[in-house]
Amino acid sequence: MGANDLQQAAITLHRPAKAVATPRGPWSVEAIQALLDKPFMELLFEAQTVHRRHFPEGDIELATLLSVKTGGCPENCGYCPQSAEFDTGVKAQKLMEVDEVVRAAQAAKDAGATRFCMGAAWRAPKDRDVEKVAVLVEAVKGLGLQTCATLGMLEPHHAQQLKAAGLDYYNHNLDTAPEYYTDVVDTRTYQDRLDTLAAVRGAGISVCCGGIVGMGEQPVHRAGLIAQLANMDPYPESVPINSLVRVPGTPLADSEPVDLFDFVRMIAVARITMPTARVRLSAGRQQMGEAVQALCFMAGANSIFYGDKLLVTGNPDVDADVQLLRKLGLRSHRTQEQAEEGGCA
Ligand code: SAM
Ligand code: DTB
Ligand code: SF4
Repeated sequence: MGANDLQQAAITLHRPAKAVATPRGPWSVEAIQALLDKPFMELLFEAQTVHRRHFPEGDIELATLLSVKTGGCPENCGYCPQSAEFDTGVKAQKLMEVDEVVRAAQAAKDAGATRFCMGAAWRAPKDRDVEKVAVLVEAVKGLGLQTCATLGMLEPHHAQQLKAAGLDYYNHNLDTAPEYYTDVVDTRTYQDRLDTLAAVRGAGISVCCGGIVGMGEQPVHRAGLIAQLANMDPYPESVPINSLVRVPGTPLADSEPVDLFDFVRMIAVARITMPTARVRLSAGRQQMGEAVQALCFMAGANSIFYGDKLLVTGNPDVDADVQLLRKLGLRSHRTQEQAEEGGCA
């Protein structure tokens, strides 16, 4: 770097920050790529500005996960410890009983969670599975928690049944860009995923849809994932951004770990392109440390999975999360209904 370059750098450093307008879609992959490539601090500033425009300062959603039906899944998603095709040591278990689920949900609520998400390792639930999950949804809803489920592919009539039982959100991730999807799973198609999302929307259930970073994808695939999400009309209400949990025995176990700044960039770009969505800093927090998580919140993440376990892998323990939130001055978001009820912290 010569003297002129240094001078130029100094001039750049002293340039006052420009006002940030909330950008709008539709989004091309190139436009998203350009956001991802911005200087890190500029990107964070832009994301935080958009964030503050749409959410109260310090508000964070705490969502607790429970695997209500574990393992033995016939799909071959390369990241997933629950596929029957991979030897990961996960023991298959049948659907949990209602009282067991209610106990877990009550404990989550007592610990300060506002949303409870039930996950099942199914390719697609059968009629009798949906009937049983509808009972779980009704019971959890009865505790005053927001309900979410992730059960695999859903037919429109199943989505309607779950809506009638009180399901608020359905989680179904696109995981990556369409061009990279076949490298990750070949027992279903990207279009299958989109069809389920349409069934969920059609039933009036809010959509929770995001993806995973760190599966060996190229930067263009990350941009492609965000483009898919942000161009949905409307875009998802919740957007989980997962960092791959590399589980031994899965085909993706040896993937190169994602650069942590690149992960923060994904959060920031999700925030900018989907300004009113709950952007969830999801799987992978155990490997991040407090400072990187703080950067994610700065970049506009305003939701986490809260509880000692994700589905079958670990998550930071509740005490550590409570401390982190306290240090950062973040408070559990409560819905209007929950605030009126005067329930959880
Ligand atoms: N079987 C259902 C399905 O595939 O939609 C629901 C459960 S599935 C485990 C939910 C999501 O968790 C996946 O779509 C994926 O995005 C995420 N996930 C699974 N394994 C993961 C891992 N090892 N690391 C990060 N995210 C993961
Ligand atoms: C989502 O996007 N991430 C969660 C939830 N939706 C269901 C699942 C993460 C799973 C991490 C690996 C495991 O514990 O199975
Ligand atoms: Fe099955 Fe879902 Fe895991 Fe894929 S991600 S193997 S569908 S549980």
